[in-house]
Amino acid sequence: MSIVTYIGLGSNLGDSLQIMAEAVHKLAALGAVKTSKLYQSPPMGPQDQPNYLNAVVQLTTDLAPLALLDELQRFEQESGRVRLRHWGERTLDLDLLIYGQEQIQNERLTVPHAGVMERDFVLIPLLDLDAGLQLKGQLLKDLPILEHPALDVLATGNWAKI
Ligand code: A4P
Ligand code: MG
Repeated sequence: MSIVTYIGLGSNLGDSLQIMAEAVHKLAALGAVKTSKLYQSPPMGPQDQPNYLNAVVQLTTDLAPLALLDELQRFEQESGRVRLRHWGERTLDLDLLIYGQEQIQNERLTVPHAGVMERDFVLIPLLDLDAGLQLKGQLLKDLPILEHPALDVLATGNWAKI
């Protein structure tokens, strides 16, 4: 059965636009995709790292959660991922933000992703895709953090050229 999922994309090393566009193409092999706008955001965590590109992909897929995570981690590795430190710079980060209505808590997976409600660079692209999204009974568009977002729109159109 197809489930509507949301995948967060982030990159601040290498040719980030190219890396993120490639990731969208790989995700498109797993099901139907829609992409948010493309954003640039100041780093959360260590400040001595480049700004990030961020976006969210809505993926409607038949894959079970752990099978989807396996694919995301394979795509991260294929991008030549280096991860130097916690919350530090990386060529590609793919987070499973939302998997249908499911709440998942195991060794490998916490869904909804722990950071969703606190990160404008996740919330704003999520709302591009569905302005009515709710988590834990909370409409995401009403969260106070969205009153002063720190990110810039880099592209509104079909930046991944799918
Ligand atoms: N894992 C558990 N739940 C999930 C999930 N829902 N989706 C586990 C994906 N993975 C999940 O991931 C570590 C483990 O998390 C995985 O093995 C998986 O089993 P990781 O990405 O290698 O861990 P990390 O590098 O320590 O990332 P961490 O601490 O989760 O950082 P985040 O939350 O990924 O944040 N600033 C801006 N502006 N934009 C960004 O995108 N990203 C980060 C990284 C820091 N600062 C940023 C941004
Ligand atoms: Mg991650």
